[in-house]
Amino acid sequence: MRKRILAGMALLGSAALVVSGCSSGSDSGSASGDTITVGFAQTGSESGWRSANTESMKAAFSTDNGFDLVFNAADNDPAAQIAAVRSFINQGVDAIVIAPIVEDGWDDVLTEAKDAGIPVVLEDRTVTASEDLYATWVGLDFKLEGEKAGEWAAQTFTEPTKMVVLEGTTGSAPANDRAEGFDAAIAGTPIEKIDSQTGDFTRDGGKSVMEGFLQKYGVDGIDLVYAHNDDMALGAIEAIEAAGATPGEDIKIVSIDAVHDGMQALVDGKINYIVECNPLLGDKAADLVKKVLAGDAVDKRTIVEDQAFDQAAAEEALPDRKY
Ligand code: GYE
Repeated sequence: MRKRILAGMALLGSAALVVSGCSSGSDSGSASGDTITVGFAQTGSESGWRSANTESMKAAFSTDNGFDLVFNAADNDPAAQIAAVRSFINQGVDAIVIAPIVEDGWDDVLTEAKDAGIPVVLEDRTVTASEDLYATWVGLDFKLEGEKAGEWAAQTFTEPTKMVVLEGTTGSAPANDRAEGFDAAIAGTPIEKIDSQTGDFTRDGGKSVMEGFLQKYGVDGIDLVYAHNDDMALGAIEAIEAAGATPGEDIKIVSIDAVHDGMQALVDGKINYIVECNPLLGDKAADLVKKVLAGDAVDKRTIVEDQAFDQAAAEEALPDRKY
């Protein structure tokens, strides 16, 4: 694939944002046969899920697979992520892959990519922008994940139950959809959502929000934690233990992701149920990029299926988990 070389390439001072991911850098910046240059705008490194996703993407967009990957992680800052995408456009990459931090605010930069003739593939999270501004999306059904977590809660808690929620990053597709799916599944049950706050999908965020909840309601005032990801559940476990209570018993926990540390906590009885969210999207994303650049027809949406685990299922699955 011939690289687009833009005359008078203006990096708008954002070159420092972009670090080379997998390539040694030896062939970057020059047209190199059939190599496909891809700019990947990752959210950041907020969670175990994200580390596994980054690893999967870097492995798939490797030099051996014919790619020159330009990797950027935006540290969960939507403005920085948009600046990174703009920098990819200015560099004249062949294709752009984005894991959008938030759903809104993408119209302008996606239009700029379209005008520059650079196809965009979304992975992981979705956007609210019009579908014709990107080529395709590969990811997970976050609403269904929330529904599965909520169905478990609805079946498990048949007496009045006080629940707190640790939300993911405000404005992100998984935070919005996991809340919606869960709320629909527990509607009409005796589960009462007494509080809900963002922990930004991080372990520290989950811990400090849970500390606040415990101060406000006390250990006895909370029966259930719904965490939008395992990392926040792991932070909540620390807060519950520091408050002298037993996570998984005094306060039950349901979360989403099924990353290794979360699954271990489920095996240890500190988390009670986990709905999976598969981060291994690299091969599918790389395949879509190749197809889109070749002009092949692709589905607008590719949804990867998730499972769910109770303690026994986690014990069985853990030894073979890839993340
Ligand atoms: O669940 C969370 C991560 O977008 C699906 O982002 C992803 C979510 C994942 O930080 O752990």
